[in-house]
Amino acid sequence: MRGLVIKSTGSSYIVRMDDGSNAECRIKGNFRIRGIRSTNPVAVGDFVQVQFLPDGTNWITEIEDRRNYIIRRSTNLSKESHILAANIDQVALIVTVNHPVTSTTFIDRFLATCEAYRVRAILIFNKIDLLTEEELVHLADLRALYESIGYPTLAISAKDLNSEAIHAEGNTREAINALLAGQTTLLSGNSGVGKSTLLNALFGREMTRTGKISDAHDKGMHTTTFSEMYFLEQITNHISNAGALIDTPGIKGFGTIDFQKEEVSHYFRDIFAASRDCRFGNCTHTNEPGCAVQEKIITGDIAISRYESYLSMLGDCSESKYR
Ligand SMILES: Nc1nc2c(ncn2[C@@H]2O[C@H](COP(=O)(O)OP(=O)(O)OP(=O)(O)O)[C@@H](O)[C@H]2O)c(=O)[nH]1
Ligand SMILES: [Mg+2]
Ligand SMILES: [Zn+2]
Repeated sequence: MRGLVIKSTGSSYIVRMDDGSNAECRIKGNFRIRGIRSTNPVAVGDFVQVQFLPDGTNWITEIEDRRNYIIRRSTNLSKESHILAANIDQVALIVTVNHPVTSTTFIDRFLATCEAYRVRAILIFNKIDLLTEEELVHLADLRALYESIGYPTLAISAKDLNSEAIHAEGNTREAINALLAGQTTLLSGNSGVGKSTLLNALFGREMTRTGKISDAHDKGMHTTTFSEMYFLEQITNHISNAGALIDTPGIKGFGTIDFQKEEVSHYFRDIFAASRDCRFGNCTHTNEPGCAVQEKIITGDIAISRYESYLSMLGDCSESKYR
């Protein structure tokens, strides 16, 4: 029988069967799909076939071809990859200017990966209620930067999402609803940025546990440990294609997967657009003469932070040669 994987714990999977029931399933130890060496061969969002055995155990026997997926490498040196989710419409990357600080390198590496897998990405800046005047200016700059590159952004306070008093700089609940409606959205980001808080706020009740931020380091405590899909029809009066949210464990670094040096710039829209005017077709935008990207950095048309993220990904590529 066919079903949709809605939760993955690593050792077992909850599958929403086509008849609406949920089944806890396992996979055989040697289950591998088409050469992807991954810590989780089955991911939330996968459509699978389940075999129910008389002894009461349920087994995933087959995975349908994926429309898409997003993979990250746990660390840059590891070859093990982790499938964040499969068959998604978009990624909402939840980021915080402070408490904790989300680095622009992290944002850019994530966005580049979305480009590589051709998945639409939106940026949701959370916890704006905690920001100082200065940090709010920084927030506005970051939003302007990413909007100019072509990524939709929102600024919210997940904690206050349903309260009357909406922060002057913040987006409304309606704006968020409009972005999420009818879509299967993967929520990702560093630990402690408020992914689960946003999920709970959207559903208006505690769907999942949220955690504290450590006092000492202003970092999240990895509260969410499993990926799980939640259906928006529960809050929109059973509209069958209302969409879904996938809450995921917070991630630290974003190791990227097997990019060729030449293709990295393709995943930075701003750099790629400028590169058409470089003198050399194979320009890496590092020290070649007549590099249009370098020129645009000097004029301020390309942000230094974006260029630094680009260089950090190029660095990964040369590293991998020596692995
Ligand atoms: N002030 C403020 N605190 C928030 C906001 N959103 C989340 N928090 C707090 O931030 C802490 C972490 O929130 P979580 O929702 O658990 O973060 P998470 O991204 O799910 O973290 P992991 O599950 O560890 O990846 C909690 O103490 C939340 O109450 C917000 O908009 N404003
Ligand atoms: Mg969480
Ligand atoms: Zn160049």
